[in-house]
Amino acid sequence: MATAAAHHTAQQTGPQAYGAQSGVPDTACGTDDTAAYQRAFDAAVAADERVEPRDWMPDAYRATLVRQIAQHAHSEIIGMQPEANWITRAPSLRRKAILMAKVQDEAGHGLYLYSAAETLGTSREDLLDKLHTGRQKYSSIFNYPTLTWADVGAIGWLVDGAAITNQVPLCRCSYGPYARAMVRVCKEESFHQRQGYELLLALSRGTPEQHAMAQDAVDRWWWPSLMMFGPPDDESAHSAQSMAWKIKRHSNDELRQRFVDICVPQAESLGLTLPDPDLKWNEERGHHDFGAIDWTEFWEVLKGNGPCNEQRMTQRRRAHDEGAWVRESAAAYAAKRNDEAGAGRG
Ligand code: FAQ
Repeated sequence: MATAAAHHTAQQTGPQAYGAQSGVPDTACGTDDTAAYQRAFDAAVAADERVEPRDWMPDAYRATLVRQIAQHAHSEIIGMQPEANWITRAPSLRRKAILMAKVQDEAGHGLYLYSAAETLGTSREDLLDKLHTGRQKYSSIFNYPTLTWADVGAIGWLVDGAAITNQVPLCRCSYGPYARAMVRVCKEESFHQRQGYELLLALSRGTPEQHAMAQDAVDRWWWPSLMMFGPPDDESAHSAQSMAWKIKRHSNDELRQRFVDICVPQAESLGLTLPDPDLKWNEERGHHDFGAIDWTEFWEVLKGNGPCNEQRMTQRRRAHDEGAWVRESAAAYAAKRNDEAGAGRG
């Protein structure tokens, strides 16, 4: 936030005045300065400038970002599980190599996002602890099972497709580190979406059994994919404030509608149908109308009652425990490198 930082610097009495880690201006600055920081922050957001980690920001803005970025990071690493389930059973070496690369990409997305969250003064250990103890969420979509190979295609086409629709606007998020992480994530998600589409196309054009398998996967993943965008706008607790802060650029319903409009012609090209008898073009609105989403199912999944919630969390905690030796080794190696570098400087 170059210009905003300049606004801030003009009002700052010294480098400590912003309380960079806590987001709370130094109490010595007094109420007037807090109000001035708030005005500078509001002006920077209104001018579409980026907020950077060392800039002053309201506590609630920081907390909202930590909540959303953590949930996003957790989704990326939990999201590795449903597809990893098929790596050993991929039908060819080519498909196996592609799927392994894709699942690794998701781990990488988790790393970018945990790093972005850490710039807000939180730690990765704390975030993972909150995930493991159920105090932070991950996306509802990853609580559904991958029953057949076609599910890998449906996840790529629909789940990654929904993720891109949601995340492209996040490249313009007001918080710099999150926005920059999203640029790279979106490029990779775009590849993921295409591999899913291509996989489904091969199945759809294959034997009748393969075509039926592709259709069944789309039937099961369509509605949960629409739920990924979050509750309807009138039930979305955070949207209004997040949009005012330009963390979110569009409402949940706007992005859901955009996704439906993108998917309809793609489904036609795939030779597959979307499982919604109410789906039809509305000339007046210039969009597709679609049927009612089962929000009871969505809230139940969020409460932990989805088909795979327990399995996902058990597997996540186990992976974390089994990875303890890797974290310890990496920390010991980093400490050794630091000592060596220190000795070199001495
Ligand atoms: N699942 O007030 P809103 C991916 C919660 S990445 C679970 O509307 P907000 C890549 C929400 O947290 C997928 N919880 O909330 C991949 C809040 O609860 P809280 C993840 C949900 O934040 C592909 C409450 O409901 N993407 O798939 C969901 O303004 C393939 C009220 O909701 C992101 O995280 C949900 N679907 O809007 C990986 C994108 N929806 O926190 C592997 C970034 C809502 O008060 C394989 N996040 N909730 O307890 C966002 O854009 C937003 O956070 C929304 C929700 C749009 C998800």
